[in-house]
Amino acid sequence: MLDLFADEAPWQETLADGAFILRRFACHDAGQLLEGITAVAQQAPFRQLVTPGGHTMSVSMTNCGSLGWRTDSRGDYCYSPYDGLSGKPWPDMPDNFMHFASRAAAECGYPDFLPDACLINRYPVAAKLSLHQDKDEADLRQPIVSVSLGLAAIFQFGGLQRHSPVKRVMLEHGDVVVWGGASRLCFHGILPLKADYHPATGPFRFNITFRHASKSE
Ligand code: MD3
Ligand code: FE
Repeated sequence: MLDLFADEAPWQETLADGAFILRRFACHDAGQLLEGITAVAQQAPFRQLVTPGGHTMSVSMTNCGSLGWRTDSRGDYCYSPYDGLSGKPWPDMPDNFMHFASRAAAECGYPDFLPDACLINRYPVAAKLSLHQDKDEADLRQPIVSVSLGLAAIFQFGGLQRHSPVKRVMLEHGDVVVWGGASRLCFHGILPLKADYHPATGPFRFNITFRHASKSE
């Protein structure tokens, strides 16, 4: 008999080797995830980082979990247990964040994913994220789970070289992408957001990336 589910779940698409998109996977949890973001931002407000090249990013960021992505006193990026603004540890991950991320990773064949760093990006209209690689995590065998909430954006992802050709994928409210294996070091970015309004987030897009940033034992 024809087995429609022989390859993979129909809502799961393979983007590249090791990279999967789970369209709308977070829709059920979206309200709780957004409440979690609000709670984190009350303790560790969104801020615009200045790149090592001296440019202020259009995206605002904050973090939760035991490590957060920030700039150090020399202006270099690093993972740190402390929020550079307050000097305090980053807020704990809200309940459900960890479980949600593990569930998404397991769905894509990455069992036992236990993130220790959770970066939250906030995009106002026209904000963008230039092509880059995420390579500061200690164990690159661990995947990254990303959740998009609110306004849609066009995601670009390329290859292992900055000038490799890029594919463009629309990421909408509730879409989850899991990146691991051969795709873990692919260049990627977000094109400038177009003006719009989303009932859940107003004029913003939020993206949460769950990472395992410390060394694995
Ligand atoms: C592909 N965030 O925070 S999420 C980032 O939508 C970041 O805010 C984007 O890139 C955003 O670093 C894209 C999708 C994503 C995240 C991590 C990746 C794609 C990735 C790591 C490796 C390859
Ligand atoms: Fe990235």
